[in-house]
Amino acid sequence: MKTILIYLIGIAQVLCFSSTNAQPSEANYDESKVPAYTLPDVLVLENGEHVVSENQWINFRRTEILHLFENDVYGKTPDKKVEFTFTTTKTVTNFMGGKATLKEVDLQLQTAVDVPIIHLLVIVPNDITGPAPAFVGLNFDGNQTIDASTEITLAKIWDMETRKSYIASEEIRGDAKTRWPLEQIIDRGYAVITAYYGDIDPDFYDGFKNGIHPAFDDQRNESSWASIGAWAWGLSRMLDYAGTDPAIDQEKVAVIGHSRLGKTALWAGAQDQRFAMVISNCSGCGGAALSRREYGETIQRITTVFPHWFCGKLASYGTKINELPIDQHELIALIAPRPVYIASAEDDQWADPRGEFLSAVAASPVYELLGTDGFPAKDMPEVNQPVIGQIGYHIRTGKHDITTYDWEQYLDFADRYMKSTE
Ligand code: GTR
Repeated sequence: MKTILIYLIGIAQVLCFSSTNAQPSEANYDESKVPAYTLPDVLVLENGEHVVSENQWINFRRTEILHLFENDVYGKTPDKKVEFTFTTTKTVTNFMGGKATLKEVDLQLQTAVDVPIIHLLVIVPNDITGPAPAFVGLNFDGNQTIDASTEITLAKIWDMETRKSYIASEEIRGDAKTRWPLEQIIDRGYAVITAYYGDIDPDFYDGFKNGIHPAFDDQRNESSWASIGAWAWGLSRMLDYAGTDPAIDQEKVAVIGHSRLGKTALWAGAQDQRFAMVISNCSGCGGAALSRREYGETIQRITTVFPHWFCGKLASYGTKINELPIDQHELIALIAPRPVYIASAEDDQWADPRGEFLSAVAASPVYELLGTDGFPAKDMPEVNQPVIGQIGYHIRTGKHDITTYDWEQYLDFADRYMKSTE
């Protein structure tokens, strides 16, 4: 419910933004009004040289693109290492009628600075032999929303308006259960690791004081990491956790996210090559959608309404998007050759489904250079007709959400690439 509310507030904010700003006057939903643009060539180095070998991609062009995303879009994840510990606080071996084991694990940074504990919820199928492949993803309103079970500890969540945190009420147990079809995931042999994104950094502009940033930031600049960067850092720590749990196969972990958390999943997967698979659900602007298309949400709008998501520098490209030295197809390319799935929804024009599809098309040459089939489509598929290659894509009927239909495709995609063939 709350996520829908945040989304509606976002839409309301854009209307407000439109009426008080001369440019853009309103969001564009007309294909014929998409400005002419030329995408930066993902396979041309900044010195103009063409990338024709895997070595050139891996050692030169990939590094260049990663630096550009750090510098101009998401900010740089600090090199500073802060030690952390995992402490299991609860284990329930007969969760879901005995199908799964539930664990709650505290992730605590070892720092003198006061930073929050990140509460991981881990659910592993009981009925499998060997360590389970897993989906790692953040949730919007606390771990208790993914399932109605009273075994799950109520989270301390942030109120966006008062900017204070409070213990979630019993009433929101299971609120996001359609977004986390646990029965289906566990029955297919996958584990789930999730955490509340607000444990890592609250989703409002607070000068980066209330999340994990203070443990890392000595001083900040226009390319410093922001909220998406911190959330992505958290996803990597959840992957670290997978490596400590013998019930999970750390080499078969897909990172998944919806909407702003889809942007986050892409950035996490781009930076941390240990993720075996990346899934972006309705990630839109600043996620899978091409920024230069200016269809639906734009960089100008997103950096105005959500100034804390990206590094400060991104806002400077709001009125001159063609000067941004990269575009989002290059974020997808950073994931290559690992499988990536991009999903859009027909009624989610705000997220620019076509722009998400075109990112997949434009990232394909890198996947092909690295010896995979890349993305096997040039034309947008019909609704509910997934296109599957090393890059997968679908546009489903319906609205901005993550649904059982989406999960069915992700589970099939994961079976295809992450299940061992023995
Ligand atoms: C919207 C925002 C989108 C998307 C969405 C969400 O308000 O404009 O970029 O991230 O929120 O995360 O639900």
